[in-house]
Amino acid sequence: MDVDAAWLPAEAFRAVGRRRSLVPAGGLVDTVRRELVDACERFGGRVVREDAELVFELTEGLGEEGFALTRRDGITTVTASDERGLLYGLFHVVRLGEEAFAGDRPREEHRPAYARRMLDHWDNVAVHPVMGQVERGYSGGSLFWADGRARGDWERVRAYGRLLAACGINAVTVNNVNVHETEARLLTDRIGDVAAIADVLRPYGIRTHLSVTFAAPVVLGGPPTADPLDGAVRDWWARATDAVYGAIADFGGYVVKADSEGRPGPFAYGRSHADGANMLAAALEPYGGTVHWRAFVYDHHQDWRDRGTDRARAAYDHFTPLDGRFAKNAVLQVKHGPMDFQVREPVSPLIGAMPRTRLAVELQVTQEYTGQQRHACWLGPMWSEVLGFRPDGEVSTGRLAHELVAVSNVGDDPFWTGHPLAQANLYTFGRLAWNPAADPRAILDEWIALTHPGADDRLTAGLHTVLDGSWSTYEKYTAPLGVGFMVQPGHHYGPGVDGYEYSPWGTYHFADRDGVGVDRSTGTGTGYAGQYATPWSGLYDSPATCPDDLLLFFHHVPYTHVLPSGKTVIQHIYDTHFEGVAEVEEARRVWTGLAGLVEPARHARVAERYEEQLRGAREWRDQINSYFLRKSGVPDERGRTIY
Ligand code: GCV
Repeated sequence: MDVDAAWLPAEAFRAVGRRRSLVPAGGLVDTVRRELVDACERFGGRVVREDAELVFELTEGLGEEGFALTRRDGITTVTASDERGLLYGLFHVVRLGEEAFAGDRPREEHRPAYARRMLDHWDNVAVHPVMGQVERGYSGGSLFWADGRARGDWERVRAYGRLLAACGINAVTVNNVNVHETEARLLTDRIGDVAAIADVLRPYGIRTHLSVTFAAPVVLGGPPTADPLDGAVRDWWARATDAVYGAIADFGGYVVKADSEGRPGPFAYGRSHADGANMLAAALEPYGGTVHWRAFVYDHHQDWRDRGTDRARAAYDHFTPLDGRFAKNAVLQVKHGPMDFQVREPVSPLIGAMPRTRLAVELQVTQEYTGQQRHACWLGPMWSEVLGFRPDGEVSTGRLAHELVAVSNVGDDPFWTGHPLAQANLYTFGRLAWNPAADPRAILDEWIALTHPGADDRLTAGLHTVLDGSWSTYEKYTAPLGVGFMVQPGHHYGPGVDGYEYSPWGTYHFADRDGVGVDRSTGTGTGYAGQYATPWSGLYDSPATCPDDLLLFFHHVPYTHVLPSGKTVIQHIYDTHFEGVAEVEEARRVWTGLAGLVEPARHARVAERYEEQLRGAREWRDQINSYFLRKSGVPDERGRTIY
């Protein structure tokens, strides 16, 4: 297996591997023991029975997955109440390096904010004629599947599980939420393949979940209906689920995309989404499993002439009436924004509007609308803003929802993520899911230090410079003031200002000769702003108080509208597009200067991506600026070239 060590290079274990360590045996602790044995072989330490400098102990009181770290009298001790806690404690010590063994350390306790920290893989088991193998995947093929069955590259799956454990992820869904017929069979005929993957991930504290089609009974030779209130259908799911648990005793549960973008669902039977989710919850309940039911339900056959229908409203309108009707082991999985993982969206108003329902917030680590892993775009600051949002406007350190989920960005690429710098996104997601209050920039620095052990100040600063701010750079050249979807239809790469403007997908910007943006106000628009609680509803409702970066998401304003910066909207559009390209030029320059400090293959891959990013950014700038110059007739006040 020729695969990048990412944030777990052997060198990262030097401090641990030099010590005498004491660790109990059995179960998941064996994973800790194996890590220690490997590290000691490399760096001269030993796993001992007494007189240790690094001690791992099971004890009471730290809760699931939590751990404590102390250092006194020359002994560093990791305690936890379960084996997973010891595993997370080990990786914490690895992150600290020599610092974990210097002087005394007062006891510090660490507990995950979100009990489930899950990655959804949009992997098809075979190559799909339109979507390829990994839907919205930019890192090659699937690491789990090939030719309709488990790929069998267990070393790679094991390495993946290890990387995920080291950043705190504890659940993985192994197949695409768009469950085509071949994937549907994973539930029955091919459950052995899923079990084999689960066996490899389990030692890293990761539970395996499966996406299933709501129509499974019909597709897989059961009753001719999928009506969730039909007894035969419920029995079919109960039996299917018994068999799944027969194969995978700690199976996590099902993920379902229903009545969404053409997938089957309960609407066909006049049933509600609570009926649908609860049927699956009932089948999973005896085993402690969970159904993740996605809230991504909207009309994807909208008539663009219809100005009254607003896709942003859809999830709230569909689901809030069902609050309190979902089973305890049903989790409603809500995309973080109301549309679809755009560069900038407000936080979905559904989050906070269903107090009697378990919610998971879904983020997208794969960069579908944020550069497709050809452009560097580190999303830590975006996620940090999302996770820090409080629906009632209060400042709180609590959680935004019950669980956190993200769409994975890895594939069978030797660098895992296509763009080597996109590894930072995966790492950051895991770490924020553990502690959403963490400073994302500190997480970035942690990733830099682990991935490039021994990096000197120049390399560390260079890596930080090119990634910190890269989301803002991307936003500047692609999505001014909260406008989204100006992308090429279908594959979503590159500019297409009117690409979705006259389409059925409900994704419009309504640019005309006078202005641009979607009026979602309560007075004259779609009323979407009113789905928020105060203070957000009030703030978003008026262009005078709406935050700049969401202005065109909530309002249709004239090009001459003056922003708090003193600039007009049109001048802002021109300026940010020129700035965005200049920032990419600068990032490329910084990266070029790091040659010799990064391994040649990694440097070359990123350098090649910067060439493409710069080409792409110029194309975005020129298309968007020309489009708005032609629409508005307002010249750039600085007289730069616009075509
Ligand atoms: C898995 C968007 C993407 C689709 C994806 C869908 C979803 O529409 O473009 O590829 O399908 O979101 O989240 O279900």
